[in-house]
Amino acid sequence: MNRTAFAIIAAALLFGCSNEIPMVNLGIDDVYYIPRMQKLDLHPALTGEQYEWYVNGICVNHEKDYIFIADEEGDYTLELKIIDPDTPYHFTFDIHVLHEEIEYSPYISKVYEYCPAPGQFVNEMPRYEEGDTYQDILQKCEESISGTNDIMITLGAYGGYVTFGFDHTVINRPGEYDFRIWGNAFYELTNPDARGGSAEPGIVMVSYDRNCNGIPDDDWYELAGSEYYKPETLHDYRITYYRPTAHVPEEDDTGYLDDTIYIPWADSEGATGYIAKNIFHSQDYFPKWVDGNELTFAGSRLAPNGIDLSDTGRYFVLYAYDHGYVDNHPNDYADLNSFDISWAVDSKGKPVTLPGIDFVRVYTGLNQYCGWLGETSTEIARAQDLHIDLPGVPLPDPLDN
Ligand SMILES: [Ca+2]
Ligand SMILES: [Ca+2]
Ligand SMILES: [Ca+2]
Repeated sequence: MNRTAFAIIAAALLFGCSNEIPMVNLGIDDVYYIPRMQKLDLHPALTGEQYEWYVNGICVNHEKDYIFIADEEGDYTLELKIIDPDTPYHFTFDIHVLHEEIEYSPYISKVYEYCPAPGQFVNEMPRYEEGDTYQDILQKCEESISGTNDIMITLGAYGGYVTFGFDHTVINRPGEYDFRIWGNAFYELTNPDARGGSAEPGIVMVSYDRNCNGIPDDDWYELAGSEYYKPETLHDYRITYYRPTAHVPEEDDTGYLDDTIYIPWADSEGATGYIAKNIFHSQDYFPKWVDGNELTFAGSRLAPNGIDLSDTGRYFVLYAYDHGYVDNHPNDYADLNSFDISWAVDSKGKPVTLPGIDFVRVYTGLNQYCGWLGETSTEIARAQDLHIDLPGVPLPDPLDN
């Protein structure tokens, strides 16, 4: 980061005038140079009753501390007014926002967490190899979904999640989608207009690195998709899966399931059930790098979307929800796989305003089992910040529309 800083000791100039005025150091420089889409964490050392921060004359913040971030390169004039009857203060400084020295990638650059729930693709996508630690699995996830590697990873049954980020902050542009995520959803060919087939909606959460430590330890906000406020969507749902113990497997009538009592679960609704083992996937379904005997996940839970058109458990169609979920519509539908940070809501469902986000978490949003299709599990292969130009592919100018 090319940040040239000139320390200012504003009141030092006054020091010669009066012994009554102490030397003051605001702790803010008078000029900064930062790249676009990177945060500048400003902590004034002085306190007062109230604070006002202005960017180019517009008041943007009333807190003591302020994180400046800019989507656009250019010169910004900032003012901090500390309102206080005894020690008022007014300071003006400049921030020059430059193009980054190394071009940003629009794609995932970092995977922070990978915690799948049990599932038929777990230990395969990505593949667990004997002796792999959690760090090894995390590395494999990063290699799978970063850049345009486009190697699918599974999140397993309800609640399983992945947390990833980019090499910059994804800016929340007002009225625009901000990022897009690729899964492996498809519509069945016989009746594509019904938008049913394999839709395994994953719920998206976002987080802004407010403490600027580069770690996803800040508040999380769910992006309210089309189902968020519907009565059939549960919030504060919780489920625990139990490591399978020695037992006699029970097959089902269809011949597709080897063991219908394979991995038990119990949820906060008082329901219990099993992740079954099917004949197509014979590996362990419980993540092999996990030491504990239980895995607990929590979040919102969408209503089941699968319908058994055969009535005999042999032909399930999973219908897509309208919008706002991962692995819900085929990847060709850009808008239906794109997300607006302005959809963010807090744990009470109240919209929150975020300037951008540094971390994205996707978790499987349904607790559903569909015969030989198995448990519904979100998969993801790629994500993209929609505000970074691709080489040779300029983004359309929104004013042209
Ligand atoms: Ca937006
Ligand atoms: Ca943080
Ligand atoms: Ca899928």
